[in-house]
Amino acid sequence: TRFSPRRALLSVSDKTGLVDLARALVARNVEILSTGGSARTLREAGLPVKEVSEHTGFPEILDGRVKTLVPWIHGGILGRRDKEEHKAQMQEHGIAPIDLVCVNLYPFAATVASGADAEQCVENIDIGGPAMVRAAAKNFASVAILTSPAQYAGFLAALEQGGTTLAERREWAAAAYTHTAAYDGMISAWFTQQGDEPGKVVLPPVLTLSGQRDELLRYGENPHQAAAFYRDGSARPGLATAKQIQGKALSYNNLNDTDAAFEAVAEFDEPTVVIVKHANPCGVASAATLVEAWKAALRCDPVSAFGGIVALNRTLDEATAEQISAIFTEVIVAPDADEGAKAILAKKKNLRLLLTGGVPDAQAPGLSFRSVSGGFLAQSRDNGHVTEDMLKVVTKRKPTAQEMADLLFSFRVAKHVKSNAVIYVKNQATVGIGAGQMSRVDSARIAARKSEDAAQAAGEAEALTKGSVAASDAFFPFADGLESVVAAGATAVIQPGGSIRDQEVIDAADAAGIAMVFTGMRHFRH
Ligand code: 93A
Repeated sequence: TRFSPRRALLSVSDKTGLVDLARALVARNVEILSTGGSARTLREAGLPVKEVSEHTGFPEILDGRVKTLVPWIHGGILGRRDKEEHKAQMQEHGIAPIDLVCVNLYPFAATVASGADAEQCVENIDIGGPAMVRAAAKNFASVAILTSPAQYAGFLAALEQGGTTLAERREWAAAAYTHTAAYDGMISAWFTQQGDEPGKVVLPPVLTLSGQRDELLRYGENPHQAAAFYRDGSARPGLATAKQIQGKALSYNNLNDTDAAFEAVAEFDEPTVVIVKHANPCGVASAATLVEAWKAALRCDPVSAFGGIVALNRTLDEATAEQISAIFTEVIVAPDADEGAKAILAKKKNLRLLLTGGVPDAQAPGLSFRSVSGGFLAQSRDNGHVTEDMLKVVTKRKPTAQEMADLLFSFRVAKHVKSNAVIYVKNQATVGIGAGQMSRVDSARIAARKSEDAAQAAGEAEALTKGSVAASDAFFPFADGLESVVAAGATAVIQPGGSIRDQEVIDAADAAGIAMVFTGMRHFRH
């Protein structure tokens, strides 16, 4: 059965689309009830509107904390239209039915993000709004509940068809409970975080997944898997703020790889390019200009870079766009792109260009998740950032200034390579990356072998690992891993240290005459 509303309650913080919605309702002779700010917006647009306080005969009190929390509103929403007793009681108490509720909530997350003090955050916890949303959703048999401006067009289209259907109202009810659950999840996380030492991450006792389904993706990692992107409302530059300028729709793997690439490029201050394949970097380089960084990143592993994801930490310029578009690339993500660059990429119809308006903050706090059978694992994100002052030189030889710069660079790359990770770096560019092996020695060997392949492809006499520095994401458990990077030609090594055999490894480094530093921080990534 299709329903058309006769009385609607509009009470929204986000006033997007409110006037157009109300105008369409007024044109259908729907009576509009509204709260203070929403009513003002509608009145200013010349629309007839009745204040809730006028409707209920009870004023908004306690600074607006109690506006709609009254029986004349909640009875009007919750009363069953198919039950004589309900109708009689509503009549007896002068409660008029409300059959459309359009509410979105006080902007709690935005208030927290703005750096507001705790009192202001608390004041932005909406109580009346969620109560109406949940009440209307419960009575979906006869009441429509809209919680997002994105739903208005669909609602008005339903009215054109003669009213909303039960299936539509059920769908909006589901979205409504998602909305309030996510809202409460954010508030709970905020309360948990209060009162603790700044910077310390406290894991909430209960975690509701606060993401809202944004896009259904064509499929997941493989075509037989369903997938969607859930946004958590984050304003942190990255996938959340990305605008797609051109190209095919993004797939699950594209999104995953793009995130990995952009988070990696965010580690660096100089103009930097990261090329990712299967969520692992296959080339990372910093240089004075982006185009030089691109060339050096591509030089690392041109075979793997084919069909890769490219992330940049500067506005994409024409020269760099020209070079990137010379090879098949799936996605380019950058904070911005100039007009020349956009014009060049426009010729590659399928290439996806994402512009994010900024670079992620690699040191920002946050949580990361992984699903396991029976639940999920949550941890604070790896925002560790190793700087020179944290390093301890453990060998007789100290790294030179050039080696030191490359060591720091290599360890920042290692953080973004799946474990076991071994990386060779020369002149702020990776020259060999070994990822995801079960043994560290294998990662070291693979990285060196890939470097030899790249040298051969470039027609060079020897691999760039000769005279490079090497990074290991976790300690070398035995001397063999270290001996392997020495054999490849590394002259300096960076690793966390902390193995019971550290001394054996240090002795091997001294025997080879190389420099080695310990970070004291590990960067496993699985
Ligand atoms: O302060 S509340 O928790 N108490 C209420 O009774 C109440 N009624 C509506 N918050 C309440 N609202 C919220 O006010 C709505 O959820 C909406 O976000 C906002 C709209 O206020 P205005 O129309 O004055 O801008």
